[in-house]
Amino acid sequence: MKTVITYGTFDLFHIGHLNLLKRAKSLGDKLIVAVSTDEFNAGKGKTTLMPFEHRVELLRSVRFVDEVIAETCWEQKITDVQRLGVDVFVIGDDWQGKFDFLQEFCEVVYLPRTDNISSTDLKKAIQVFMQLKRDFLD
Ligand code: C2G
Repeated sequence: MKTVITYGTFDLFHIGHLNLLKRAKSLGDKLIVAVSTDEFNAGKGKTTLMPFEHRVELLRSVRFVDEVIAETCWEQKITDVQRLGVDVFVIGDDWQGKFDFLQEFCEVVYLPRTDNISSTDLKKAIQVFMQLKRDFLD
């Protein structure tokens, strides 16, 4: 049984997230996803439109995902890898090199991001729409 883990915020769940999870699962038999809590995101300087509970529920519904845990701090990765018997750590290549320290404990794989989509762009589009609605429709 080969266990894979990945970490992320997964706000406004989109095809880039799904592509990553699909490829991560193909690297093993079990995929664990550690989802950033709202508090941890605040620490990352990220505001999310979806609360933690919703992001967890969405990920639990993805057929490639076998387990969902909380990501509450940067420092939990080594403990998680050891505690959960993780064989492969996977994340998008926007983090290239940032988690090489985990190579002492498991395989580290950086996967190419999906182009032309991001939670940040989706958030901006929603905010523009809401502003237009306020200006012209309300
Ligand atoms: N991703 C992707 N393609 C995109 C957007 C995101 O492959 N177009 C990947 C990211 O590379 C990441 C995962 O989807 O592996 C989740 O992305 P985010 O929710 O933006 O995660 P992030 O804020 O980078 O948090 O400790 C690690 C952090 O929690 C990672």
